[in-house]
Amino acid sequence: MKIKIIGNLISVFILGNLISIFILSIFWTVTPTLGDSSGGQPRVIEIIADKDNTFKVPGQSKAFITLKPGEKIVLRITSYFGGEKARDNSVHSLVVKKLRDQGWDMRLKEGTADFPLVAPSTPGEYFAECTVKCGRGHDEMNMKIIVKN
Ligand SMILES: [Cu+2]
Repeated sequence: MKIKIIGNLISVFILGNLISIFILSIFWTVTPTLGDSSGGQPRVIEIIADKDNTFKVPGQSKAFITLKPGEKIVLRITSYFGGEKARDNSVHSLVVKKLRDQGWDMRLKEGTADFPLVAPSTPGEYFAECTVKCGRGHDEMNMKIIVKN
């Protein structure tokens, strides 16, 4: 009798575990994985168009960004007035002349703005420059966009 009760308890225990494993496995496959690089969320990359009329990338000593070909990104650009601004109130711009028709032509107003973009599909180094006469140092206001696998 005692053995039978213990046997029943064990089978209830095993059955309960099997059911919870089954339920967990459903959640596991249905729940989308958040924050992985291959998922749907584009990578956010911060750039500063600074008041000394240079581009800066936080955490780096040189201004460049590295992208995968065709990668979806968001450029989060914070811009500061560097002495002169354009008639449309742009204090800087970030332009890749070769990629202008793909949206790589951003007029930058003071403050922070997000620009959703797609990296070019062809690997290589792309030259990005400011085309707004922003003040002293404007002619050297540029940065590199590196596209590689
Ligand atoms: Cu400029």
